Amino acid sequence: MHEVLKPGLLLVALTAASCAGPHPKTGAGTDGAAGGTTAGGGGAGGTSRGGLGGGRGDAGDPGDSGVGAAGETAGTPSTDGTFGIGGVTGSGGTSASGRTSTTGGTTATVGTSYPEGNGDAGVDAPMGGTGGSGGTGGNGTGYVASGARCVGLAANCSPSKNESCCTSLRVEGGDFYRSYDGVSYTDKGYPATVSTFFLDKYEVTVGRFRAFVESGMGTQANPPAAGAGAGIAPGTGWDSTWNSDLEVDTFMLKSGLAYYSLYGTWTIKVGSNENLPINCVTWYEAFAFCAWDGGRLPTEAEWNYAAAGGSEQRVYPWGPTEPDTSLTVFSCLGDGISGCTLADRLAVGSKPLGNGKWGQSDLAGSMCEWVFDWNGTYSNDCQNCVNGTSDLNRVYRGGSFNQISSALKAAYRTGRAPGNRYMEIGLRCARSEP
Ligand SMILES: [Ca+2]
Repeated sequence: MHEVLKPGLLLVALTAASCAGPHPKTGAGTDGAAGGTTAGGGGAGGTSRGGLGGGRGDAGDPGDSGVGAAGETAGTPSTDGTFGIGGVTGSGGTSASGRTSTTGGTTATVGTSYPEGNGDAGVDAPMGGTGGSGGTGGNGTGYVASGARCVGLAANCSPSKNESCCTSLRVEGGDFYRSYDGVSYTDKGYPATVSTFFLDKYEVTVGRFRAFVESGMGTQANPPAAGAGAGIAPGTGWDSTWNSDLEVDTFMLKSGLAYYSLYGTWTIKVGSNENLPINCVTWYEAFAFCAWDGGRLPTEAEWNYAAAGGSEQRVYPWGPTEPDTSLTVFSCLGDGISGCTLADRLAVGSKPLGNGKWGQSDLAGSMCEWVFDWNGTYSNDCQNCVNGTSDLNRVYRGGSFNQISSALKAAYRTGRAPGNRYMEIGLRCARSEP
């Protein structure tokens, strides 16, 4: 039913130069020169004593601004319909997409000292100590992968309209507290660990969803295969008993999408809404779309982790600042004017200032987003968990174009019936790390 939410270069680690100290002279043994100055300086020259141990290794060079092109330019979509894997940028280096490397290397370790040599006999004193190991180069952060299903679709997302709408960005895993921000959500009772994964930069657009619909998929006639779209947690693949929750065929699917014509973004024919986020999709259709797209629905913990900036526990994806129209699409202010109109729904990625820690757009606002989990009580233990206990509702998160700021908080949690269509709810897909 039509419902409105209540406001509510691999950069090689530089090894310090080898470091032989000057050798002592034979016989009487004039004092030798001082130990080496490079990493692991050599022993002092022999008198009657052997050389002393080596010095301290040089600090490792900082990580260079490397060339990430090998990885980045390899980001071609796969041809077998699965997730196209962008090249992984090697550690160190600036990615082809211009991301900067992190700061340079760590300080070298101290060289090992060396025992005294046999100076009297004119035997060469032993070399100085071993130089310290070089610092580790900085880690490049660029990684962009594009879903195979955007082949043939214009790469016209982002405010500059020059990016694939299927861009997917890496979210570095870690620990955090679910539905916690330390401000208005202060219960630390639900810690979780999330492994590194990929989360699409954009909500799924009408154009992407149209390709899915036109393929004939996502219906009882062509449901996902059993087990498709599974995530890390067991039991997260498509359950064939859900087939009957899909529309009978493509005609009925199109009818369903068009039913809420007032605020539904779907259009019968290709039109001006192609880069708007799709809404009025059931949870089952959202699941089927992501499986077809070579991905999956994010788990609630993953979505929450990305929106909260992981352990930063951000109130909003961009930080603590209260929402405004420079940051997000919300409160029916998409057109800049009070009151809800069709013009309040904007193209995905319209507010890049509101992007999250890992670059995803519209995690807050635009459309709420279905996630995998049932909307039951959280489990206490969560290692890449999902809430798989059946409930009336599936969880959706993030708030929408017509909801107020409190619904946009990263910690805000609610759910709706998975078989219904809501004008506030769309989706974005996740992908497990290849
Ligand atoms: Ca959203």
